[in-house]
Amino acid sequence: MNDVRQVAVLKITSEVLSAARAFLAREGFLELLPVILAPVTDPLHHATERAVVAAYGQEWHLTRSMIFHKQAAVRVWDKIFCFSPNVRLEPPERAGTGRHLFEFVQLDLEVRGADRDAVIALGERLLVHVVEQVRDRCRPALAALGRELPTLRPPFPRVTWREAAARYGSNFEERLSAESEGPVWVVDFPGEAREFYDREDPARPGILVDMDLLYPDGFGEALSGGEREHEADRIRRRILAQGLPPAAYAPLLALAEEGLPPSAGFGIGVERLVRFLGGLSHVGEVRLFPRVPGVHAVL
Ligand code: ASN
Repeated sequence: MNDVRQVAVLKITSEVLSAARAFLAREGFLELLPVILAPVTDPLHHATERAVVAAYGQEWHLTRSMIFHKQAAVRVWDKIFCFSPNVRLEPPERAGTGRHLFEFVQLDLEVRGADRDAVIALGERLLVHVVEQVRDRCRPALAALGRELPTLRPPFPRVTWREAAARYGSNFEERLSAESEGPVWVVDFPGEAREFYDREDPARPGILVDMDLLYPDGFGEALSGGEREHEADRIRRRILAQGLPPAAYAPLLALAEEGLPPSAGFGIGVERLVRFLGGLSHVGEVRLFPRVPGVHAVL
């Protein structure tokens, strides 16, 4: 990538950050500073190596997502967000997917008392706001990248995980995204396909009240989120159902015993968003110092 393209990508990235911040401030959100090291982090459903630092007589996990901190933070203020650096040691085979970095930033947000429909509507407003601001203020950058931005028209259609899997198999992300003309929500993941903290629908055992948003044109997953399990008994049951050791999640269970409020939220990958906006082939192009799984970094 030559300098003109790098400058264009930086310009779009900066615009995304300021557009999202201004939008969320108007919606009443407060911004958290990120947590990098913690006694407990997101287990993640897919296989990633542990990234752990030993210090002061204990283990500190590098943040895979701030999910548990978000759940705790909405006790203090009802709408919070963070530009959260995540380290996920993905297998090197993922270097070429175009969508994976082992260090990336997600815009992670949570809303106390919200249900899935509320955060879906919020996600649609946020995405439209960011796309329109980038279209308005980044014309030369978009032209330098040869990108014509599509116009997004919410509400975006929803398909259930089961429908998507019946049509394309359980690895449907790429094909569903490639065949969609606009963003599409995937809702109602089965319990075994997701992390234990997404809330199981009490009326439909085994089905979660959660969602992903896929970009169109093959750009793949944009965001991921849902309603949360917040009661200690239910969290413990879901941890056990996934074959995880409850002791590893003792800090979360202790918080839930004290009382976590119901909440819903999502995280939207910043590099993936900029990749989509710029029409780039790989998320690594978004970072001046990309961390591509298995690829040596100079700086
Ligand atoms: N940020 C996501 C969420 O809010 C979790 C994740 O990144 N795994 O659900």
